[in-house]
Amino acid sequence: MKLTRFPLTTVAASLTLLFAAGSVSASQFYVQCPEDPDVANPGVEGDLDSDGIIDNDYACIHVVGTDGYNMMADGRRLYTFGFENVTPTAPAQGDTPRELTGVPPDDFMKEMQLGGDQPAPTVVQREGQRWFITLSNFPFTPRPDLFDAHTIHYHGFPNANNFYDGVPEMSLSPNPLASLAYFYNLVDPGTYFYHCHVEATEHMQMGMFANLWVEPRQNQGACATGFGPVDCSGGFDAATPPGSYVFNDGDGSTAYDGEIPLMMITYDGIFHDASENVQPLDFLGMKDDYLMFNGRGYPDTVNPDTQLPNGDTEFAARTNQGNPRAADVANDGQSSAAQKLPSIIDIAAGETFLIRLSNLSTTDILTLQSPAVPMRIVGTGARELMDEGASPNGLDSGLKRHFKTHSATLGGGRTWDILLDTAGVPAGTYFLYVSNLEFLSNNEQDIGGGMTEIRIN
Ligand SMILES: [Cu+2]
Repeated sequence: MKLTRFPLTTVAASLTLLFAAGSVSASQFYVQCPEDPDVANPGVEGDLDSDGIIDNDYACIHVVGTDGYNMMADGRRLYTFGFENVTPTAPAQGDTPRELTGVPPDDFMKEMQLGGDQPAPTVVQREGQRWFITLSNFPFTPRPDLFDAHTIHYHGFPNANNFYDGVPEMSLSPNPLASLAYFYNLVDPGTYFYHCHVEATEHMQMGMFANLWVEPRQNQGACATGFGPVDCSGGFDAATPPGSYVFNDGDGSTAYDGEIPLMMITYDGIFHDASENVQPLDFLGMKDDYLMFNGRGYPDTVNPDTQLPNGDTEFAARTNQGNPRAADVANDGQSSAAQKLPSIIDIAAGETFLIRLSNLSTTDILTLQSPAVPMRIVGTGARELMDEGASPNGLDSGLKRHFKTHSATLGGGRTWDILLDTAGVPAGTYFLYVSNLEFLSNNEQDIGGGMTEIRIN
């Protein structure tokens, strides 16, 4: 974004124009979501994701890139950018333009404005699937002077070329009221995330990122006679029956019983306020004062509600958060509050729990600490930790380099796959927190910040 200051009258005039134009031209977005060819011609492509079902291998999601508001744990609200899930419940087929599910065209502006979620819609896919994500750009309501593009950058994805990489210097970026359908062939399981790459320092500071991971084929079980569950008539390998694994590990060493994504993000309140108030953005002076897990600071992290209540009527009225939006209700049963994801770790004694940890901070290297429950780190950057020379599918797993620790340090853009082994840990509640002590607060409130609870039952 290039900062442009307008007199207020100009801002008001452009707002009126924008809304007048938008209500007519933006009532439909084009969603690209091809049908699995096996629906029409069974067997033409076969079972790409090896789950035993041949016609479920094409997955689609439709998100809007827009703005919104987040509530900090100390009661301060911050203006944000974000993505909102507007996937039709009945996916569009072919190139037929579809309206958003349940959203009458006349309500389109109300549905979209200030709808950005924090984090953006979580995406879970299976290795082998074909994945389409359509990104539509809905302009910023309080900032009609801005005309920023947005993109989807699938961080860590081995793109064959730059076209769908989302780096604006090298690929397409949909402008306001435009849409772009991205396509990915999911070949590598692991923990990723996606974020907007336009003016990345600004748009990521403002909140445009989401959890994303790809489940391995081994979840369907690996055959006793070789890798792959396509024909396991000879039985499953005893070490890798159908279940939940982080990777195609070949030996069951990344099996887990429960999982959550844990995205560590930080906000600079002064920067967010300056963005809302049309003031110069101090990139050089960026100093984040809020740390959140999945968009919430402690104690909101352990609020089990999938929707964060805020009890601020002015906030609710201003952001339309008191009124459920049809698109939100259709997609996740929630109304339009932005911070939907708790990060409580609930686990039975003796079980293994997976944390898909990522750091999306634009300013800080962060350390996650688990003093009581040992961490076993099995992967980073969507790769299992093992010696060079091991086969990519894990069949010849070579020497594993999993390691045990009580803390994990990662800079922005990194991911760790962490297994919490609860064997021998007494039942109880334990803390999981960042040991960057300035982030164990919510700005001026000296409790909270980057902390959640591990509850062993
Ligand atoms: Cu953006």
